Amino acid sequence: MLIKIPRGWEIPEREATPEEIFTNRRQFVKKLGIAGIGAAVTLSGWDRVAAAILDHRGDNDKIYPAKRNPKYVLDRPLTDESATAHYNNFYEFTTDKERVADLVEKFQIRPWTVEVTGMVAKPKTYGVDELIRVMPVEERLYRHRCVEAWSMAVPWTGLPMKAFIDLVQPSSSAKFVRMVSFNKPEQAPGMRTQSWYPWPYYEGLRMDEAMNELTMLVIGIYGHELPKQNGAPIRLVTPWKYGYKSIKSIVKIEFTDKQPPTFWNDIAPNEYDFLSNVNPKVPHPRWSQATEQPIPGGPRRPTLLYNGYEEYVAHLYKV
Ligand SMILES: Nc1nc2c(c(=O)[nH]1)N[C@H]1C(S)=C(S)[C@@H](COP(=O)(O)O)O[C@H]1N2
Ligand SMILES: [Mo]
Repeated sequence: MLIKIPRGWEIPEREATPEEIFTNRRQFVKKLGIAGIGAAVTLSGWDRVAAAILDHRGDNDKIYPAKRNPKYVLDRPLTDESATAHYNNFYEFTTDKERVADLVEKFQIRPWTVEVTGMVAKPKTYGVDELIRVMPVEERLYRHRCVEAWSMAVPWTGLPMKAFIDLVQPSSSAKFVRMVSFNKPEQAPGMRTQSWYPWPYYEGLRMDEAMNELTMLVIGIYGHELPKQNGAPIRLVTPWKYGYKSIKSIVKIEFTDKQPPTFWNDIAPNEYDFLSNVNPKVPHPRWSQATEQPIPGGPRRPTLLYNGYEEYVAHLYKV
């Protein structure tokens, strides 16, 4: 018997679970052989959260499909799921976009922890499911623009980074967030064969960018968990910036008062700057950014300033 653990205080109402998902979940839990944890119902706060992780991924099935936030609308059709799953930049596996999906098999995404550290009131290493469980989760449709000038339109499921920041309470002297990806060369062939890259992948945002309403920690796509090739179990999404800012498979989030170095800026500072905001008028040194190629096909489209998110972010960059 499985005792349903109350989801607790800040957790918003999720959409009713469709019957077939509920049934699958029961089978999944049964397969795991998880017994009831009746004591948990009398606990509160973090104890309850800790008890809930005993339930592990079985309960994550209830997140999907998350309620779509209707505020974020697209100006183009959603990209086919087969394209987002088979055209990926994830250099830890390979630079061949169409082969990433085939090379992630050995990549283990559970157990997974996210270390929250640095200038923060509540430094703590979270189990990723523990973190997901206490966060408000929603679906948003966002444009996605790689610096290489291809683009997609993606239904992400995730939590606003602002909610995460409110939870962990960085100190007022924190001015930047530094994020680091996993470091498991034995599971990621590109980390072994391309040893000249400064692994593990690292990125950063200004604090005001991290707190912007658009910034998300993403855990799902197309109404289900992220496939490994899209950065499971948790990745960043900043839709007004080039895709390389949206670091995949995060293991560490550090609050700091110094602008952190970033992977691509360290490799080629003349090509990839810290801000990396989408801008049709600022060409990459090796190609124009005026237009973009939708994946998997179709006519090129004009690139939009801030990838079309000017109303949300332009104020951040007013001098
Ligand atoms: N850890 C890590 N994160 C990463 C990358 C990477 O190689 N490693 N590539 C970046 C780039 S260049 C892009 S365009 C997006 C691609 O995300 P997608 O495959 O989900 O479309 O992930 C970004 N995050
Ligand atoms: Mo990219």
